[in-house]
Amino acid sequence: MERIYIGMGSNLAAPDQQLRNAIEALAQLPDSAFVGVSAFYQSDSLLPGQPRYTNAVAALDSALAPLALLDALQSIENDQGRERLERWGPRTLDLDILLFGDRLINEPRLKVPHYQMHLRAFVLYPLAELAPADLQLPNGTTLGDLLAACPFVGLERLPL
Ligand code: PH2
Ligand code: MG
Ligand code: MG
Repeated sequence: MERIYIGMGSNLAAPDQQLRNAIEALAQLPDSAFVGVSAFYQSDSLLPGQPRYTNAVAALDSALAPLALLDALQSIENDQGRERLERWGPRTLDLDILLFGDRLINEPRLKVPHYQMHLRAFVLYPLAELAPADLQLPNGTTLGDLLAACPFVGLERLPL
């Protein structure tokens, strides 16, 4: 089993409920054990003119191979009405593999770590609820290093 962190986001069709439904679906994944989920956080979209997002991070232990997990996450997105019209378009559900154990994955369909996680407060602060500050990325940077360079700006942590 490897520890996997998944970034979750929604900005359409009752975002908080979309995330709650996604958590239930993640808890049913085969060959996997659900470990936990962060609080929910709201923030403006990185692309102007879109509804605000709700984001969270979930942790899983899984024996699935990375591309098998990606397929499973995409089918959860599709089940929850995800339409792939434009890159970065508004979406009912986005499930991104942030970290997969200590692997560096560079496949056409899947790059891990997620290419922008180090820049995104709505990823790093929820991740820090689940992972220790000395968690290392494959390049040796720690989560603590990334947090120190990414101010807690524009994020609203929702009460549990
Ligand atoms: N995801 C995007 C683009 N912009 N903005 C926020 N606040 N949260 C997201 O998850 C997000 C975004 C594309 O994946
Ligand atoms: Mg995605
Ligand atoms: Mg995304």
